Amino acid sequence: MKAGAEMTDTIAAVATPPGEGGIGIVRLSGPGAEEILLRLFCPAGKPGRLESHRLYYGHVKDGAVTVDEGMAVVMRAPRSYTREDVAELQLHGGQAVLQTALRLCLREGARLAEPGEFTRRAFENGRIDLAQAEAVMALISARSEQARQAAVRQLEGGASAFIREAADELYRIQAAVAACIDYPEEVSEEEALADVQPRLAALSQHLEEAADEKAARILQNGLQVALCGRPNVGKSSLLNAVLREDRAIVTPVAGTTRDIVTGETILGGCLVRLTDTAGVRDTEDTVERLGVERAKKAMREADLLLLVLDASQQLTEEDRLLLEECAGQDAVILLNKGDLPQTVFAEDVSGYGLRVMNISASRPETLAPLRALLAEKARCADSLALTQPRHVEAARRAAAHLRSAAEAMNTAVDLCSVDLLAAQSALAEITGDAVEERLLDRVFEEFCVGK
Ligand SMILES: Nc1nc2c(ncn2[C@@H]2O[C@H](COP(=O)(O)OP(=O)(O)OP(=O)(O)O)[C@@H](O)[C@H]2O)c(=O)[nH]1
Ligand SMILES: [Mg+2]
Repeated sequence: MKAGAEMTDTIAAVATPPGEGGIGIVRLSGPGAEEILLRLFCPAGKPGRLESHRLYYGHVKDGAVTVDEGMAVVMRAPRSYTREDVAELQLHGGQAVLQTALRLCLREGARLAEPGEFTRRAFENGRIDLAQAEAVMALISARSEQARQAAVRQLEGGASAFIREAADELYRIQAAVAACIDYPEEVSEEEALADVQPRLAALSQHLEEAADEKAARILQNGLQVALCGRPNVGKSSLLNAVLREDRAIVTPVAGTTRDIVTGETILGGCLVRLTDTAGVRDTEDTVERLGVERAKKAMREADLLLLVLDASQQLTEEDRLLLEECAGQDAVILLNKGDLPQTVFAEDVSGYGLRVMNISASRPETLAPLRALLAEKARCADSLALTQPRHVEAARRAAAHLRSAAEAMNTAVDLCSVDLLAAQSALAEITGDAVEERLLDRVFEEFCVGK
C-alpha cells in the first residue's frame, strides 16, 4: 500500500462523477465512518443511534449553518462494500454541495481516499479477490452490453474460478513431480514423465485458449474496422450510413477524404469502431499522399477490412491492387452503388476467396446483412474465460512456463520445478492470492476516486 495509506483510518470521497446531477454521494469507510457522519449530519427526529442499512432524512450542518438537506445511511461492518463501517450521504448533486460536505468529513477526521481505495479495502478484507476488484472497474467503464456482461461474469467470480481450477491441477502436477523426486523407488522417472507431460501440455493449451489477446482487446476497445477502396467508391457515405450520422464529408470529387475519420457504434450489443480512409491511388498531391499512407496504416491495424468497390463502374487497376492486398486477410468485398445499373458482379471478384456483399450506401435498408456481419465479428466474449489484458498476459506467461517445464523434464524430472513454481505464481497474480504491493498499487491506480 502507498505511503500514508492505513487501513485503520477512515477514508472519504465523492463517489458520483463530477458535474451536475440530481443526486450526489459522499462516501466514508473505516472505523470512524459513523461518528464522522453524525458530526455533520443531523437526522430529523433525532433518532439517537442510527440503525444499520436504514436511510435517514436530515440536514448536513456546518455548525449552525445548513449546507444541504439529504439522506444518510450507515452500513456497519461486515455487511458493507469494504467490510468496514461505511456511511453515505446522498445530497443534491452539485459540486459546491458535495465538495463542502467532503471538506466537513475531512475536517472531522477522515482522510481523502486514493483512487480505488474503497475497492482495495474490499479486496484486502477478503470480500472479493483481485480479479473481482478489477471487474468493478471494468463494469464502470463498460461501453457495450457485451463488455458489461463480461465484467459481471468476472465480478461473480468467473475468471477467478477458472484460474483456481487451473491452479489446483497445477498443484496436483507439482505433487506428482515431488513424489517422483522424493520417492524414486516408488515412482520411476518414466512413470512420472508419462503421467505429467501430457497433463502439462493440456493445461498450457487450456490456459492459452482462454487467454485470447485479440478477443480481449476487441471486448475492451471494440472491433477495429477499416473502410478502404479507391477514391469516390462511397467509403465515407458508407461510414455515415452505418453510424447513422453525418460524420465524414461526402462529395462527388475523387479524393475528398484526406485524413482518417473514425466513429463508434454499438451493433448487437457489441462495440464497433469504424475508420474511414482516404481513397487509395497514386497521387502527386502531398496532402493526399499522406492521407493514403495513413489509410494503409489503418488497413494494417484493422481487425476487419471492408473493401468498397463501385459496382456501377468497371474495375480499375487500383481496385485490383487493393483486392490482391485484401486477399488472405480478414476482409469483405462490398459492391457499392447497387442502386445504379450494375457493371461489376459478385462473380467478377469471386477469385479472391473473400465474402462479397451487394449494398448501396444511399439505401440504408441494404446494409442490414453488413450490420449483422459486423455484430457477429465483434462478438467475442461468450466463451472467453479471461477478458482483462492483465489476466491474459499472466495466463500466457503461466502457459509458457508449463511448456518449458514439460521440455525440461526430458533432461531430468527435477529440472521442471522452477518453471512449475513460476507458473503457479503467474496464476496467483491474477486472483491476487500472493502478490506484491507494487502490483496492487498498479491495479488500483487505474480506478476512479470514490470507488
Ligand atoms: N448512387 C449512389 N451514389 C453513391 C453511393 N455511395 C456513394 N455515392 C456517391 O459517390 C460519391 C462519392 O462518395 P464518397 O462517400 O465521398 O466516396 P469516398 O469513397 O469516400 O471518396 P474519397 O473520400 O474521395 O476517397 C458521392 O457523390 C456520393 O453521393 C451509392 O450507394 N449510390
Ligand atoms: Mg471519403
